[in-house]
Amino acid sequence: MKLYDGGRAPNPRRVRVFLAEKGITVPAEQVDLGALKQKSAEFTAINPLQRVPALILDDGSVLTESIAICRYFDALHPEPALFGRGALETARVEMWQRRLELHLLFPVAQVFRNQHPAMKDMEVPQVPAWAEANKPRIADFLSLLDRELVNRQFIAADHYTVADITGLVALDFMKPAKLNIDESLANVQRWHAELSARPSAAA
Ligand SMILES: N[C@@H](CCC(=O)N[C@@H](CS)C(=O)NCC(=O)O)C(=O)O
Repeated sequence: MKLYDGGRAPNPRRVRVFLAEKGITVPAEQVDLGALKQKSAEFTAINPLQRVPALILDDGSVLTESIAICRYFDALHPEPALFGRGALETARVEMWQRRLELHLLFPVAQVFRNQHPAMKDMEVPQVPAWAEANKPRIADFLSLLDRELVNRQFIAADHYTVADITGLVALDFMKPAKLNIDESLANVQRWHAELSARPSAAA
């Protein structure tokens, strides 16, 4: 088994944080995104979408998509229950994971990819106006998140879940995207600080 990892890129980090929370160690190989190694013939044969992370199993099966990879490990190692327990909680975790992915991680990535000079060979063409268009959407979603987090330690359940992982990674990715978490968003700030203090956040 081998995990194709991507340094500081946010999606591979989601898998690393998940594995750290589970206490699972997987052999990994770094794909140098800066050198566009994800576009090499060798890696394209593994993932034709030329994106990391990717997981190759001993029988040659390949899994891509961060959450699919997390689900694979979750099925093999159900505890801690990072996808939730029971019908309602599992659905809530799914709901918040998707909301954080679609309304925070994705738009933050669009800002980074479309405005950062280092991304010009990866995001072709860069569309600075699309970066700008995403900024108010991020601000609106963070306000909603702040209201949701009143009296809540974690976003989806009364324990840490994969939705918190997507939230942590998205909030951390705001820094290289040159976005700030507004100081007035006290609940988001508190949540971010708590998630950042967990040992898995170093993954
Ligand atoms: N939906 C995929 C997204 C994967 C993705 O976009 N990975 C980025 C790194 S965070 C990547 O490989 N980018 C390379 C490129 O755009 O050329 C997932 O959840 O894993």
